[in-house]
This record gives sequence, structure tokens and C-alpha cells, in this order.
Amino acid sequence: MSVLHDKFASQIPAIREEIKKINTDHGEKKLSDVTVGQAYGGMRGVIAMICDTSLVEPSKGLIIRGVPILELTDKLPEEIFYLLLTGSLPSASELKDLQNEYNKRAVVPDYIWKVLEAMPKESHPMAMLDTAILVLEHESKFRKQYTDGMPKTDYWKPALEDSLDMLAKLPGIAAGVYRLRYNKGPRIPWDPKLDWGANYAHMLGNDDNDFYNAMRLYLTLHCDHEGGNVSAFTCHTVGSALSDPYYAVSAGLNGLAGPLHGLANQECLGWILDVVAKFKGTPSDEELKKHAWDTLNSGKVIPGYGHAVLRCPDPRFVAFVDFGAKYCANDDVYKTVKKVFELIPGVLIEHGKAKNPQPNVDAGSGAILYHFGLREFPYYTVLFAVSRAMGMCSQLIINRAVGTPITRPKSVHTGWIKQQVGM
Ligand code: HAX
Repeated sequence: MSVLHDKFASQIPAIREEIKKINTDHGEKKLSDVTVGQAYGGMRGVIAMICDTSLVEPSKGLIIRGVPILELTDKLPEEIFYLLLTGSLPSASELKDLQNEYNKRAVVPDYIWKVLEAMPKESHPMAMLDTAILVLEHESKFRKQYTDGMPKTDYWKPALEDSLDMLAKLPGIAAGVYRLRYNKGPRIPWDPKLDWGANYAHMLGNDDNDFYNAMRLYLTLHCDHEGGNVSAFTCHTVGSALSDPYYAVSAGLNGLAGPLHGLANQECLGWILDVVAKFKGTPSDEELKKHAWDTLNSGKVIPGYGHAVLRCPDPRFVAFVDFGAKYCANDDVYKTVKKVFELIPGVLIEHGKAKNPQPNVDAGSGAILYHFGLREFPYYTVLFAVSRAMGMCSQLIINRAVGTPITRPKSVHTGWIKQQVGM
């Protein structure tokens, strides 16, 4: 068994005891009220679920197990997975053990490639990734052990095994999707001497050390965003039916593929590149403002701006801007991203609709990837997905460990609402 398995196992009794006590002593206490507007409005702000891996503070952004994300930007993504699941960063030997687990599990079975090769050539990279994860479900230890019969208290064990298997293979699958979809030549095998993030960069086909760093940062920043966002909530709900982690993560990532969620990073870079092409470089302030108003007046959103929870510039965006200042300060795309940051919040305030006129993570990530030659922007959400799988898996494992029941909120019909409000 992995060190991570043993560490998490040692924590479970206390976590179960604590939740039992909270429920026994305070189960009847109220957390929030729900208004009619919230029921029609995507349940924004309704407190009705638990996520112990991370928290998004509207005025601060992502906090992982109590640590603000900007204090974690020098960590490896596998350290972040350890932190998400156990609440503490790994020691050097714990990290080595996790990396050994990935090395043992990283080989992607051949049947995955056969399925991907049979898909239409123009398939979206996210459709390819999500299909591959579903096909990999064939390997699920959770499903096999559940079918054979296992006590409920053991559910987390095969959930962890499936998660480690999936996380180890995801960079290889994702890089394989890239090389197949964009005719980049033969697949490049996993290198056991490299860490998880550097391996992904390597298998994509770019062994520049700066690109390794960009990938590590990218995978760290996108790892988790508490429990109620579309992908996490979908994964949570599907997992609550005891569908195994492959089903649950694939389902969550289908949600990430939406343009209001993870796909915004593809849309965002597209918008920036249109600006750079139209104005043959970084535009003037007036040109950029007019272009933004043209976008808004045509009924479209400015991608990369606004957020359902955040009410400040996303610290993950800040981390990308800081990284860019070091690696690509004179790049036209990067300079345009910075100018957009200076001007768009003002435009959105004047527009008067978005509750948060500030950039989210997707506003900055594309410029970095573009700089390092990763220019197929429909692919960008795949990178996001590889990272977000860490958050989804850690949430799933914890849910199985504490026996989270099947999700089943109550819905009502409009007639019921009318009656309720006296209409
Ligand atoms: N440009 C133009 N209008 C915007 C806007 C933007 N960037 N952000 C919000 N609005 C509009 C909304 O469309 C909405 O208009 P209507 O009343 O006409 O429907 C109004 O402002 C109020 O929306 P809100 O309450 O501020 O925002 P929501 O919580 O409803 O939605 C979104 C949050 C992120 C979906 C939204 O801000 C948006 O569409 N942003 C652009 C797309 C984007 O960047 N998505 C990525 C978000 C981060 C993420 O999940 N990454 O994975």
C-alpha cells in the first residue's frame, strides 16, 4: 500500500467521529435560507454541501486546506494532491512514494488509443479526453470490489486506487490526445525520472525547462475550486450514486467542457488573438475599449472575466501574470492580456451587468501556453481537466471515506412557487 493510503487511513477515524458528533449535536441547525430567486438562479450562494479540500473566499480566492493558493505556486502538483487529500503537504519521502506510485501506474493501455483513433479526426480534444477516461473505466477496482461485495467503510480504498491509477495515466492520455488530434507524430512515453507536471510537458513534446515550470504552475493553479462549481458538483453527484471514479470524473469533465466554465480559456485566448490580429499587435486603450463594447453589444460575454463566487481579481490570474512577467514580458499576446486587465473591469462596470468585473483564471493562462508554442487553443481545457482531476478525485475519496449519501435535493414546480408566494 502507498504511504498516502496509510496516512489517509490513519486520519479517517477522527474525521468520521467529528462528522458524527457535528450531526448528532447540531444536525437540526440552519445553514442558509433559499429564496425564490436562488432557486431560479442556479442556486447561487445556497449553502447546502460540504467540501473539505478547498474554499473560495469571494474577496481572496482559492484557499486549499487553509493555505492561499499564491503561497503554493512553488509546489509540485503531486504535493498539491497530497495536500488536498490529507490536509498537509508531503515530506520528501512521502512525495517520493507518491511519485513512485505514479511511475508504477502510468502506462496507458493500448485499447484506449484504438478507441481514440477511431473517433472523427475533428473531434474536440475534451470529447477525446472524456471518452478515454470512460473507456478506462474497464480498469475500475471500485466497481469490481463493489460487485464482489465490500463493507461501506472500505469504499474509499478502491476509490483511492482508481484515483491514483487515473491520475498517473491522465498526463499520458492527455498528451496522446494532443499528438493524435494535431498530427504531432508518435506518442512519447512517460519518463520515470520526471515529476508529474514535467512528464506531461515532456509527453506533449516540449522539453524546455521553462515549459516544465509553466506546466507545473498550470497544474497547481487549476487543481480544485471548492465543491459547488459545475464540474466538482457533477462529479460529486455522480460519485454519490457509487458510480466509480472513472464515471464520476468523466462526467465532471464534461461539465468543464462548457464555455461558461473550463472552455472559457479557449474562448479567452481566441478573443485576445482576434484583438492582436485586428490591431496588428497590442491595441491602444481606445481601440481595445471599442472592441470590448462591440463584443458586449453583439450579446456575447467577455471571456475570462466575471465569476459566480469571486469578487476580486482571481489570484490564479495574478500568478499567471507574475509568471509571464518573468518569461514573456515582451510578447504581444501577454502584453494584450495585461492591457485587457487594465481596461476591461472599467468597461464591465460601465456595462453594469457582471457582479464581478475582474479577471478569472482563464484570462491569463492561455497567453503563457501560447508563448511556449502550445497554440492549439481548443486543447487548453484538457490541461485544465488534468489538473482539476486532482480536486475531483480527492473530494470523491473523502466522500467515500465519510459515507456521504446519494445527492437528492428537492425540486418544486412553478405552480408550487406561485402558490407559495401567493400569486
Ligand atoms: N461579460 C459580459 N457579461 C457578463 C460577464 C462577462 N464577462 N460576466 C457576467 N456577465 C453578465 C451575465 O451574463 C449576466 O447577464 P444576464 O443578466 O443578461 O444573464 C449578468 O452579467 C450577471 O451575471 P453574474 O451574476 O455576474 O455572473 P454569473 O454568476 O451568472 O456567471 C460566469 C458567472 C463566470 C458564468 C460569467 O461571469 C461569465 O459568463 N463570464 C465569462 C465566461 C468565463 O470567463 N467563464 C469562466 C469562469 C471561471 C471558470 O469556471 N473557469 O472554469
